[in-house]
Amino acid sequence: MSKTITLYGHGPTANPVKVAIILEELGLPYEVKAPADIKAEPFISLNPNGRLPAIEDPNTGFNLFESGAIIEYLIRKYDTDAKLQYTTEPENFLTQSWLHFQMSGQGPYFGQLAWFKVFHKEQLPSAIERYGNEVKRVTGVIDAHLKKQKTKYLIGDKLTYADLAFVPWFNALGFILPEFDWKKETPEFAAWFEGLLSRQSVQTVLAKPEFQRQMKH
Ligand SMILES: N[C@@H](CCC(=O)N[C@@H](CS)C(=O)NCC(=O)O)C(=O)O
Repeated sequence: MSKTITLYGHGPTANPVKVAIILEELGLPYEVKAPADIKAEPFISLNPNGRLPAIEDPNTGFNLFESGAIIEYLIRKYDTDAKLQYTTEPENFLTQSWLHFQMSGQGPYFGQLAWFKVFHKEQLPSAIERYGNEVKRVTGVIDAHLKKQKTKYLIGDKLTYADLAFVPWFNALGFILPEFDWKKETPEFAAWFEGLLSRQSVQTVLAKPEFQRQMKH
């Protein structure tokens, strides 16, 4: 029985939710904590970049930050039955490719759309248009890939941590781009995403009070 891992996160922000889904899938005990101030000590000793998530793992004594790196760590350390990964090449490397695409191609663009559409103090139509188009494009990349491969998941017919990593930001589509009819425009994506959304791990994490909007930190 492993000791409880601390996951730092608060509210519905995507990156801690992503890590929670992997913890849940692997059946690891964890608790979600909201740091008092993510830009100050003691949190910046966990993540010098002052952002969420970060984890403390008492089983190894390791403290880690950056959601993609945390996921790779959890998989390498704890996915001993290869539930969420391939043990064959090149599928194992392709899983990393998709995770890196999520980290660099999905997260930042979806995050910028949310920023310019919802939080920025001025309305800048050209910025909203640029990031809105990127969100649609990234969704279209997955749609076209699944259509071409005729597979259930991103890498063949096995669920991996890469599929799951995309879930939290896609779950924000209705919030950041409500006018995008993704069920109609990207049906292969829609079938894949709805399958992921229906997983018990995803349902459990999305329902957690720590990840709801009213949570204060
Ligand atoms: N690349 C980082 C991004 C981290 C990130 O931007 N986290 C957001 C929440 S999803 C955050 O902490 N925002 C608060 C802030 O920027 O001050 C990761 O994936 O861990």
